[in-house]
Amino acid sequence: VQSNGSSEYLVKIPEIKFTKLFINGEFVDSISGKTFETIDPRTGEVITRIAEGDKEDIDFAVKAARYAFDNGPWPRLSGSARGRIMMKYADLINENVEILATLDTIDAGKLFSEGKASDIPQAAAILQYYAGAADKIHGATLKMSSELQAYTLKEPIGVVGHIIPWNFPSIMFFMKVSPALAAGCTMVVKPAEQTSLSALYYAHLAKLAGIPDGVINVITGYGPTAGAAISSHMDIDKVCFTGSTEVGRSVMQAAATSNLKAVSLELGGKSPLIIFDDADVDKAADLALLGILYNKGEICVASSRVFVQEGIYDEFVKKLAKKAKTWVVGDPFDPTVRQGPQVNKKQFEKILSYIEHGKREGATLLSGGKPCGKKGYYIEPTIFTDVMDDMIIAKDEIFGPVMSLMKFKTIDEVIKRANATKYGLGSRHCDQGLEHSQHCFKINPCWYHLD
Ligand code: TXE
Repeated sequence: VQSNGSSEYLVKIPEIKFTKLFINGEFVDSISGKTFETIDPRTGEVITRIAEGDKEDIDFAVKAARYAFDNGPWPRLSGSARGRIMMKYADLINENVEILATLDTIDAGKLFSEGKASDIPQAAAILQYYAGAADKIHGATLKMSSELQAYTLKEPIGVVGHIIPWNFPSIMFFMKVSPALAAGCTMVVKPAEQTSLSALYYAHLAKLAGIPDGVINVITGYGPTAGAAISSHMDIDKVCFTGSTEVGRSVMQAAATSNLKAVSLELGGKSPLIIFDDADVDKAADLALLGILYNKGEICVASSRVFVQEGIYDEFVKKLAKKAKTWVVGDPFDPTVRQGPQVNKKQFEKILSYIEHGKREGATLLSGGKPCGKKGYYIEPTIFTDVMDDMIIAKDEIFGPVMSLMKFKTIDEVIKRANATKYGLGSRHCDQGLEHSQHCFKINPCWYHLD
């Protein structure tokens, strides 16, 4: 029986089978023998202990990945053969949706219903997408002159290091691993220390699907040790990172000062949602709430800055306050709940301290602003009005259920204000007919490459 005190319902928590590092197709202890706790954010209690990999384990995993790249079948298979194995891998994910969604719920506090209906099937769909791309990696033929013809050939880059965040443990695992698999690379994956359970399960499924040993290695452990050992490794050809801007910067520095490995970064956001006078106010309020509260605000494209045109501002604020009251926070296994706990104590405390900043800086608290529940890391949906562009809550990525509402007059003014951020990532707007589009105001140095 899972309960946060407000409701009770039956959910069978599976036995946690995989807690060790996955190297060269085997689950092994870390060289040091160290382990660390993984915590259930619904309660703050320990779920289990996981092998703590560090530099030596990364070295060991890189050797396995290098051997598999230089001598193993994966890069030598035809693209269609790799694609077929990846399709089988995706089928296995779909056959294990319940257990994978459960692991992400107990580890990350994600809604179980969303994990089942969205995260896990999407992870499989990403893998299928890249399975389809595996035999469509073409070069170009170039006519240089009447005598000369040149061609380009795309080849796998080699051993790739993937550093994964905790907010979408399954989707982010496959956003990183799938294109590298399709291209014929081998890899070392470091999941976030908060959410290692599903990553280890994916390692097990990779073996069942027939991905050869050494192609996917999973090293669980902390960022400054295992993660940093990836970005500074001399025998990793590319590093892909999603996480904080601060750590992204250090990953890029380490890549530059080691072997100049290629780098892909996806970092923070403070994304604007712009609502114009001619928008359907009711629908716009729903969209604004979902934009910030989806996945408890732990999403890089959360609409954390909401700009509302002055003609509808007052009506919008009233509707928003009313709707926020109906938003249910609680145990993420409960199907009536819309928002689970924040991922861990550190994020929980960080968000609460931003809320205190907002109050001190003079923003008006329209709703929320406090923790909730008897235990665990739950925070009320929090909305600030009268937010000024230079307040900390309007500038920093809070990565929680905290919305900053701002009023604007003209489109030129709002575009300028929306762009006045140190981050890139997404933006949305609502206008007549609730046209809802996403486009980048700024170019973000990120995204996923097939090399
Ligand atoms: O991120 P970290 P944290 C943002 C969000 C959040 C903040 C802090 O604002 O509040 O970052 O979260 C690994 N070398 N995002 O502290 O530390 C780490 O083990 C190499 C936005 O959890 O960046 C984990 O696997 N790796 C983001 C991953 O980096 C290191 C998603 C992310 O952790 C490392 C997550 C190091 N020195 C947080 N230190 C998004 N864009 O969606 C840590 N790591």
